[in-house]
Amino acid sequence: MTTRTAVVLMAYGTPTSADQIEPYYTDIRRGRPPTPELLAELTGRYEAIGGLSPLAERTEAQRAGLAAALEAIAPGEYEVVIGLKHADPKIEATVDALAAQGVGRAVGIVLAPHDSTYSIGQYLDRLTAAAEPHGIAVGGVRSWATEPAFVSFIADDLAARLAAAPDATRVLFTAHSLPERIIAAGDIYPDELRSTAEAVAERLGLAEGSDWQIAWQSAGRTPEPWLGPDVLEVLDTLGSDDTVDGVIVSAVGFVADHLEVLYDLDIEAAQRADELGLAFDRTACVNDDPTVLAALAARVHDEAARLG
Ligand code: FEC
Repeated sequence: MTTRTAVVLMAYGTPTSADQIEPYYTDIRRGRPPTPELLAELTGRYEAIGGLSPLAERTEAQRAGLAAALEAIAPGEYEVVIGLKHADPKIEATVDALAAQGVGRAVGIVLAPHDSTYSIGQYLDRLTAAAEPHGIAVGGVRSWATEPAFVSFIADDLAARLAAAPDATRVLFTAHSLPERIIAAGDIYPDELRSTAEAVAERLGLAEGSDWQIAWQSAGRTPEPWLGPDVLEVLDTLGSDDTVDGVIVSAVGFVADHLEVLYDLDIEAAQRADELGLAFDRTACVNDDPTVLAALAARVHDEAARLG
């Protein structure tokens, strides 16, 4: 049996060819194929950002960056592999491959900073369920919403953008919306987004309400209520507020350039802001920033130590 610890880096996944869009969407919908209208609408969004999403390359770059950072901490100890939620290699297939190699311990980390039963919780539950039958010991990194390197990355980028923006600019901190029923179930997701927003705002001396606010984005196309206010609704409100001249969206719930950023913000929200006469910008995504990946590597190393 190998002595190496496997690190399962988990991310959402994306179609890697146009004919994969339908099975991908079916997987997101838990096995229910999308209607032709929904499929055409999603295909149209991918076409608008160039045909496919850069998420697969971004996730691989993040994997390589995390592996390099772990190698610097503990040479030869870790092997970093990708496990995806909605595309191949799925989390379960990755764990099966690790078991076949004789790996006995694995640490999971999710490329999403905010803990939620729907997000980090689902990824780690799937990792644990897949590993258990193989007798693989599993540890998991949970929230990294206020990891100082992450907060600094966002705060530094936001400060530079604010300096170039109109004086009366409102910052909107966003994350992917989730069904509102998670609140009744006691999910901490909204507090997680708030904790990132407050940490960044505090760094820059921004006041809630006048300088920044929370908004949600990219809600699912289902009839049930989703967490709000939606970023487009907030833009509408700010567009009719004479004291606001511009917005900067900081999509702190996402850590890579992908459809929900490149379409939902860079195309859809930017166009809405333009129609409303608001200046528009958004902060950069972490992608494979080495400082943030080094901080995540340290979290993985701590979790591996806890596994014993
Ligand atoms: O670039 C890409 O190709 C993939 C971008 C992508 C990311 C992403 C992240 C999150 N999602 C989360 C929750 C939900 C829930 C539903 C849902 C639906 C979609 C659809 C697409 C999609 N998501 Fe996603 N999400 C991305 C893409 N997501 C496409 C289907 C069409 C649509 O509704 O837009 C609703 C499922 C249902 O119908 O029941 C819930 C959460 C995240 C952030 C955390 C993470 O990255 O895991 C939460 C990236």
